[in-house]
Amino acid sequence: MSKTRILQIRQDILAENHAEADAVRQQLTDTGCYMVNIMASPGAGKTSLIIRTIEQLRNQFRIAVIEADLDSTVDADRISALGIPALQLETGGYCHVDARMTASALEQVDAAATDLLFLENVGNLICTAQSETGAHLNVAILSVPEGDDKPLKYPIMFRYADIVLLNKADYLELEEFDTDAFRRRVAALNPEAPVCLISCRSGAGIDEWIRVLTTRIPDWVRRTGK
Ligand SMILES: Nc1nc2c(ncn2[C@@H]2O[C@H](COP(=O)(O)OP(=O)(O)OP(=O)(O)O)[C@@H](O)[C@H]2O)c(=O)[nH]1
Ligand SMILES: [Mg+2]
Repeated sequence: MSKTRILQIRQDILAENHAEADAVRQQLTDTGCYMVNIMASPGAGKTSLIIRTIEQLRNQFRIAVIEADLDSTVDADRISALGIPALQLETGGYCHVDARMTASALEQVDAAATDLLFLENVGNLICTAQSETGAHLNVAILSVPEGDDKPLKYPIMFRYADIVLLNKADYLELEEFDTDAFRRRVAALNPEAPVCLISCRSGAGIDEWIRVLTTRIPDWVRRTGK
């Protein structure tokens, strides 16, 4: 197959996914459910962030979580143990979630009874940023042990994210991680994206993340108790 033909097929797939993502987002908006897509490498702290966020916001918003993994229900079980609805989405070997997968997951989520829906994407810093899920907000986490050069190596992720979180700040004393260089590298790719330094372990910076997140949540999201 010629390179031109391969490129055409890839563009067709992306265009189809873009249209499906728009439809998913509209469906969620119509039911008053705001969806946040959390992306990061394996082990960077996606589930830990979602748990910290649930602790802070569960009295204000009705929260549900879609946990995407190649296999296993480990993360969904951690969320369910908190009494929060958690749906396991097995991607069947795919390294990212696309809008069609979100649409099929939504058949099992009570979106009308959910204000904030978190999607924990598959642990991956590459293709998750190349596939729209239908989320309203895209959040990228990098953890300190991964290194401050990652915006240089994985620019697509740092361009795609609406908010960038630098997790495992408690490791800063142990690792040679240049926070200013990291911020500069993110800003060069994505000047609009706030960068929050957090530790899901100690809780440092979580208040700032919650402030940044809640300022993004639009008025149409119903608040519990209203
Ligand atoms: N020291 C430190 N460890 C953390 C922090 N946040 C998460 N961890 C630990 O890092 C490990 C991975 O955290 P998870 O939240 O499971 O990461 P994840 O991105 O959901 O991982 P996968 O779903 O497997 O891709 C766990 O042992 C956490 O306890 C942090 O801020 N500091
Ligand atoms: Mg996880």
